[in-house]
Amino acid sequence: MSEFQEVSKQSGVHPKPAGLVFQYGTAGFRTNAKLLDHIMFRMGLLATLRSKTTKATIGVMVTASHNPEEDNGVKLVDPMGEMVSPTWEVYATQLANAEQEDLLAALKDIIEKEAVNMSQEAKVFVGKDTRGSSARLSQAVLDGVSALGGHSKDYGLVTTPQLHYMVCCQNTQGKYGEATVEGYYKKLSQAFIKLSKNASNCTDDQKHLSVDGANGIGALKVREMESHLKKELHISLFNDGSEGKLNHQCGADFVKVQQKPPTGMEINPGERCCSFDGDADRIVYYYSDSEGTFHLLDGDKVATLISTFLKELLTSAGLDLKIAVVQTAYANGSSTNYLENTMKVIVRCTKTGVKHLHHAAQEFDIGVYFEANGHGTVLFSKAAEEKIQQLAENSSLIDEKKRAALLLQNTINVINQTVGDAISDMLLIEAILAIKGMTIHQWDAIYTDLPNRQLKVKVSDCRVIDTTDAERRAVSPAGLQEAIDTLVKKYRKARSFVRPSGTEDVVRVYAEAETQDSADDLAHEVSLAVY
Ligand code: NG1
Ligand code: ZN
Repeated sequence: MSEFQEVSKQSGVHPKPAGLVFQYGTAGFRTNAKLLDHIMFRMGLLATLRSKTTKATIGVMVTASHNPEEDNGVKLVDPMGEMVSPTWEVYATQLANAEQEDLLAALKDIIEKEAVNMSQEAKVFVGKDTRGSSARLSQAVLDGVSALGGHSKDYGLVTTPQLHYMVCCQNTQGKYGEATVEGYYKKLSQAFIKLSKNASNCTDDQKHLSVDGANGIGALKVREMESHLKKELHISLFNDGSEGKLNHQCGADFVKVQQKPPTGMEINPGERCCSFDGDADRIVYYYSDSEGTFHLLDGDKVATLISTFLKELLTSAGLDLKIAVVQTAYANGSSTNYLENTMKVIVRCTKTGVKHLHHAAQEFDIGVYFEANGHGTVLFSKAAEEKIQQLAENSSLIDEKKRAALLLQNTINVINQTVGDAISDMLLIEAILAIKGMTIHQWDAIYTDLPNRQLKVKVSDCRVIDTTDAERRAVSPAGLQEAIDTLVKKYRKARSFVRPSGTEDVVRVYAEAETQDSADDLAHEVSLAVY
């Protein structure tokens, strides 16, 4: 077969260094960019096969999100814009690790297992972030697609959620929107402007937001989007990539983990600020108060704001839809407590990684999911969307109901349901604050976070730690969980857990307690127990 000859020939241009082994982790493959050329080529091959079996367009995104500039990575996107299915993650690992001489056999093995019809057409959308290595690596993906006779469309520089959006639009024949970056801006900004019209008495000052672009793709895309917002939002952009290094001392991950503002940003007391991560799928908010104290509003606060807003609208619209919030073990205990006991919404806890949260959120009429680090979105079931639409189109409705239904409809349109999206989340949050006439301080005051600390521990082999109960308890090595339990008992309102990271070669330690000193001490003591 000529396509296999072409694969052989092309794979020689993208050879695998012998002995190199990687795993498709929490967010695809991610490591130093110098080691990724063969993986990119092979992911181009795999995406082509996936496209043939699903008879749909598949996405490949070249990015390493919040990792340092020297790293890169690749994620596969399934037809509805969701993360690739677990079986294909296993194939991805097998194909990536096959030695050069075994590549064709590994490829044929997948073709056989999945009964791939090789004469079926294939289409792959490719996107990349702003890293220096991304152009070369995305070319390797394109080479992989063409070696197997697939068609590709190179979207060039896009955010991760934009690529997910394009794939979903393409496979729903435009029902979700137009599969262009311009179409994405139009859909989101029109919905945002309609939502903003419901904010009476909003001054120009209140329409101002400072954005830290992490010196990455999000900064470029915010610039492109700004003109579509028709002055309903005034953005001051910092860390726009013109000087600083990607993710260095800035971006959502830095702000969340260090619990301090990014460098390169002017912050005036009480002003709303937010940070994106390196591929713009995460967002966190923050402000500094009149005493200069820094306040972080993370993914948990975002989930609370959005779910409160949605719940109020459902009540006003008289719609009986089941709403749930999905979190991970990293969610602040105060947020879970507030959601369950004050707001009385269903709360679910899943393993780390958006694919787990996304899946759990799909079980409800409305599933709001956010990781504490700011990665998340809202999912509406088809039935929920239909009910909302019917209500919004019902002309005999009284004013309050109609207004709530229209707000819900525009909320659906401003959200990127395919995956967490910093730009879309930012627009939704800005609209909610404007509609509710809420300052960032008032939003922050909905509940008070328990002081917490996250640490990383280097161990010789992270895999010796195995967890259960959505990663909240360690089952191995023996004695570790008992040691953690004993330490936790020493502090008031304390909680702590450990788990191996899926994106770095470290064990992550999380601790929260009544005071910052206690949280810091507990995290430190638990790290010592991990050794
Ligand atoms: P790991 O390295 O598995 O903890 C991190 C984040 C995840 C997720 C992925 C993918 C934390 C504690 N972990 O995973 O939530 O976002 O990266 O980007 O923030
Ligand atoms: Zn990211």
